[in-house]
Amino acid sequence: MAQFQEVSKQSSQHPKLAGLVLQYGTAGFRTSAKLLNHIMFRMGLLATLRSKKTKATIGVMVTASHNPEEDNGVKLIDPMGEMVTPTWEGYATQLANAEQDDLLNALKDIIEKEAVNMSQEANVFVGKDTRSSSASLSQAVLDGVSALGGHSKDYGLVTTPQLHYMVCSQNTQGKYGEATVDGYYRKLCQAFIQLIKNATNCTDDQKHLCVDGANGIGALKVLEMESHLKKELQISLFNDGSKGKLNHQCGADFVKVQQKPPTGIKINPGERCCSFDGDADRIVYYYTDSEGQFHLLDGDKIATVIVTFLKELITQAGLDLKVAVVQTAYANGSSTHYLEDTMKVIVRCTKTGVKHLHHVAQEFDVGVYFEANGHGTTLFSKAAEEKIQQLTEDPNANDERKRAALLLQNTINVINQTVGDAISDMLLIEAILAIKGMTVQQWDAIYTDLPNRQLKVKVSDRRVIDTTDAERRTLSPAGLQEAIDSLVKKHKLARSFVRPSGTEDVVRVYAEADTQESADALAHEVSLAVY
Ligand code: 16G
Ligand code: ZN
Repeated sequence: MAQFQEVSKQSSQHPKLAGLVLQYGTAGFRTSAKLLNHIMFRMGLLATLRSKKTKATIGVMVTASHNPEEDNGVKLIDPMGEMVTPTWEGYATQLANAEQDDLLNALKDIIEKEAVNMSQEANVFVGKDTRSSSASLSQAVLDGVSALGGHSKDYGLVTTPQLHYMVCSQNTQGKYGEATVDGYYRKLCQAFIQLIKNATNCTDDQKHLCVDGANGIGALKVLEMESHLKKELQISLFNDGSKGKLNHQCGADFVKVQQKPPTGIKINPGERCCSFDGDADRIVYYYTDSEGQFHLLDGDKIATVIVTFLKELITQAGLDLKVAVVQTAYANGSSTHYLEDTMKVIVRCTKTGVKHLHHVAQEFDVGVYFEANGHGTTLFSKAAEEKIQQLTEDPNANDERKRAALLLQNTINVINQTVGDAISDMLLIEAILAIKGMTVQQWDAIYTDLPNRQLKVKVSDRRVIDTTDAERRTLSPAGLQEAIDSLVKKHKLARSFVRPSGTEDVVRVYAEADTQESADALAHEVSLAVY
């Protein structure tokens, strides 16, 4: 077939290094940019097949998120803007690792297994982050799409969540939003401005926010969005990419892991700040107090303030909606207790990785999900959205209920429900704080985090560690869980777990306890037990 001849011809321009084996991990392929050209071409091919199979537009995002500038990566986006389904992650790995002369067979194998109709049209959206390698790598994706006769649209520089939004908007014929970058800003900012109207007595301080753009795409997009905010949010942007290196000593991952402010930012005591990661799908907040002490408000604190706000509105609206928070094992124990015991919301724990949280959140009317690292969003079921919509139009509803329903509706519109989105999360949090008249210190004081520590351990084969119970316990190697249990018993309010990383060749250790010394000691003791 002519199509396959074209693939053969073009693939020789994107050759694979013989013997190189890469895996589609938790968030796609991610490694040194130098090793990725053939992967990109092949992901262009695979996205085209996935598009033919689903008869919908598929997204391909070129980014390595918070990894160093020298790395790059790629992830596929399914029709509703969600992460690609696990079976196709498997195909991605097979296609990526086929040796050059076996590529057509690997491709035909997928076509056969999935009974892909090759005469079906295909449409692929492509986006990239600001890495210097991203331009040529995203061109390789486009080459892959065209080699199989697919149509593509190159969105150029966009955040990961923006591309998710585009794919969902396209496949819902604009019901979710307009599939343009401008449409994205308009949808989110209009909702934000409507929300902010409910903030009475909003001071200039309340409207001001320092943003660390991680020297990445998020910084560019914040600047692009600014005019849509109509001065209702005044952003001082740091690490905008003009001087510093991407993710270098800045960004959400750096701040969360190091538990200190990024370099390149000037913080005055008490000032509200946030950091995005390199592709702007994560956000964490922080401030320093008058003694210069650093306070981090991570994904758990973000989930807490969002669910508090939503529960209040749902109660005011008199709606009967099932609300839940989805976390991972990394959620601070204090947050889980607060949510269950004080807030009385359902709390569920899943394995690490956005797709797992997203999936569980879909089971509820309102599912707030956040990883402690700052990746998360809120999902509303179709039924919940309809109930809210009906209430805004109900002639018999009183003013209080209607006001709550309108606030809920604007909250839904400010949220990017396809995936965690730093820009959308930031607008939502800023609106909540303004409406509640809450300072960052008051937000921080909702509960006090238990001191915790994360460590990485290099082992010869991380796959020997097998976990269960949403990664909170190990099944193998034999004896490891018993060892962890007895170490945990030596500390107060303690908890610890280990899991193989899905993105690096290491085993991760997490420990929390009543004091920092105790958490540090426990993490160290557990890491010794892992060897
Ligand atoms: C990826 C995941 C993130 C997860 C992290 C864990 C997505 C989009 N991103 O960055 O959710 O927290 O991996 O990394 O799913 P680890 O397995 O190395 O600890
Ligand atoms: Zn990211």
